[in-house]
Amino acid sequence: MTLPLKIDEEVRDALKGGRPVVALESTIVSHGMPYPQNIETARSAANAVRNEGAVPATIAVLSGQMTVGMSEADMDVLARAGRTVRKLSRANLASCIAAGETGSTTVAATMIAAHLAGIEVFATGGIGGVHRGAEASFDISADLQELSITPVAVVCAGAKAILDIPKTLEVLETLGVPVTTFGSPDFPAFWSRASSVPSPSMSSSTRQIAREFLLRRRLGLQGGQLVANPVPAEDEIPAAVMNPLIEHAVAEARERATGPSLTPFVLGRIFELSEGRSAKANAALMLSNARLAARIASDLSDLRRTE
Ligand code: PSU
Ligand code: MN
Repeated sequence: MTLPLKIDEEVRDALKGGRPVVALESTIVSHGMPYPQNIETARSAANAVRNEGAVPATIAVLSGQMTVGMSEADMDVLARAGRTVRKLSRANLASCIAAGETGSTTVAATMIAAHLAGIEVFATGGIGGVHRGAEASFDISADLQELSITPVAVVCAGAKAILDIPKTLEVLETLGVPVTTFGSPDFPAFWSRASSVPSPSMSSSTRQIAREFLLRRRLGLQGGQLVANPVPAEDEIPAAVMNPLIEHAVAEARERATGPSLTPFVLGRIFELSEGRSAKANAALMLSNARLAARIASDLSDLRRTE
């Protein structure tokens, strides 16, 4: 059986030549934002990667093919399909491929596909984590475990306050996942620059982050690393504005959603409750993450060249 992996030609050439490539996920497109903001954000994130001199590779499973480097037309299909497509993580990735079906990849599944393709840097919006009330529900995203297994550096804007941020950082520490915040001592809270939770470490150098990634590989340390990039100051929404909306959405979700549909439900309600105000911040932070990821990927490819 051959590997059900279809890598776009431009992405393949870049990887062969040791040039920088940045993976992008597709669950943020199908389940993370409403249409048409989702496709607009996906398109501008890919352009942001290009403007920094790297090649973007958006990842999804399309009719049973793990696709690394989607066309705009394919992205548009996923964007319009929204939450009707399967949401894929480590547990259900192979079953979707075996059934020949289509699904969008979460952070965990995107890391798996990126690693198979040979991509080491990945930009997303927010990662999954430990949900509020996890002490009763046991709901902890498979993204955290994936970060401890698969060697991909993931750039995100921290975690939304729909999650329990201190518990999320505790689990990452337990799993041995390095967490670095770019240019700030505070771990960011997605729409807000600071969560009032200190980041385990801080760096202001993409080269140093790239060096740490390489060093971990040389040391034989399994897994990836998390790079948290605070939303640009001019696009931030203060926690005081977001928190009441989050509380409301999380309370509603308690009656109406569990399991894999929990995160999409809460995200959808927050969009509605904030009347699109969060969409602008979301798009801005995604672009900023795409740029930072491209710079890390460029430094990594330089370091490999001079190694
Ligand atoms: N958090 C966000 N936006 C998102 C997601 C999380 O702020 O779009 C998506 C990502 O694809 C992430 C997934 O990997 O939700 C996590 O889902 P779960 O909590 O069911 O593991
Ligand atoms: Mn979950």
